[in-house]
Amino acid sequence: MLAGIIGAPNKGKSTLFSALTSTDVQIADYPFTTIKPNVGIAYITEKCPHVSLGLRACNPKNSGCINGIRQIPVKVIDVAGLIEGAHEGKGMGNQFLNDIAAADALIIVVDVSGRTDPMGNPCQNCDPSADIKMVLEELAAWLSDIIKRHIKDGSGEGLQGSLAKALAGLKVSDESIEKAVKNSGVSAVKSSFTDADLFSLAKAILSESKPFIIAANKADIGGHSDNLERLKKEYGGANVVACSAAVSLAVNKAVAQGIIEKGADGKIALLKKGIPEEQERAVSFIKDFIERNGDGVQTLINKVYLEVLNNIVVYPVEDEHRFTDHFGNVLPDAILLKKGGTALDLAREIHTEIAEKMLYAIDARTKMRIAKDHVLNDGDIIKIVSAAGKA
Ligand SMILES: Nc1nc2c(ncn2[C@@H]2O[C@H](COP(=O)(O)OP(=O)(O)OP(=O)(O)O)[C@@H](O)[C@H]2O)c(=O)[nH]1
Ligand SMILES: [Mg+2]
Repeated sequence: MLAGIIGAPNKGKSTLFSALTSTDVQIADYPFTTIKPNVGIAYITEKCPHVSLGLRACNPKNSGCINGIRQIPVKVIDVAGLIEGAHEGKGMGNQFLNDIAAADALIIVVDVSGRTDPMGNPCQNCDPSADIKMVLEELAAWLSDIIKRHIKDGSGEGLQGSLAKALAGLKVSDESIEKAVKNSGVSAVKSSFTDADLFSLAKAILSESKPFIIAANKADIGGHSDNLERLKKEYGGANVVACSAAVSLAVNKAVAQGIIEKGADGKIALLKKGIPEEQERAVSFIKDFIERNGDGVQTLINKVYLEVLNNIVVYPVEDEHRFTDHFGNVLPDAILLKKGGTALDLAREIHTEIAEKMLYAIDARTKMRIAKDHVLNDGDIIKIVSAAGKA
């Protein structure tokens, strides 16, 4: 799975990427700083089960655990800024649109302070929702161009078949195509399509296959409450996360330098005494911001993977009494599974043969036997019992 960070230029996409992935990328106060996409690993977080189990620690292998918080790696991509006409090659052109084709969900970054316009230039009181409309229109125009190039009138494949071919590589499932055709209101038995038909189809396909969440960034710049409220009203409160990528990035850097410490509750404490006054002021600003607003950047990535993409985290073990793998590692792996996923789906994530020869599973918390088709819950610890590897 992949989350794509997109938006108009100069909104803080690369700053957000850097804060999420702890990698240095180019960040600057002018449009089109990013040309080539940045791909990296971010971490979603949830309480590690070792805490509720009363274990002293865990030995994470495919993830991390900091202060009792499990850190589960996920992929993100940061692309060039998008302006009106991008699908026709304006700005950085449509290359970046191809860069995000592989994304399963999008984080649309806007400047909630209203200090940059949709071109990324300075502005006094710009409406960030204009950016979102522009981004969605451009995506739809790009997609409808792709569809147009592929759909041959009267090809005999039918609309659905042509769309499946046109959209290969764009992470659009057949199910999404079917739903989108229905929702677009475009007749599937037509033999030719108008531009308006294609645009409606593209919009419907996007809303099925590229769900998005809004990062109301630069929330550290005051006077943005009207913009934030408007965004929440228009796109739903749960889909808009106020954040400051710049503050989160500063927090990461200060933690790495041993200046501050982040507690299990997310609170920030000053570690180093006697730092220069200017640095102390900066620490006090970020501490204050995080205390008042929480860590929006972390909320964003958690929401994208857990809510927008509908995943849960489950922990497979081999020893249901000690919660370990074969080597005695406690809770070694945290696996992302689609909501509604079963014990058998988890087995498939571990190994094909283990899944093929799976007998049943055991819920390690209750020690109860569960069936292959048992639907798992977030935080479940599961032992898969399989005949695989046995004579
Ligand atoms: N105050 C404030 N400034 C920010 C924040 N995030 C980014 N910035 C600043 O905004 C400017 C643009 O940041 P970038 O991360 O380069 O923006 P971008 O969206 O990747 O820009 P392009 O690659 O040009 O499209 C830089 O000067 C950042 O320091 C934030 O949360 N708060
Ligand atoms: Mg950038």
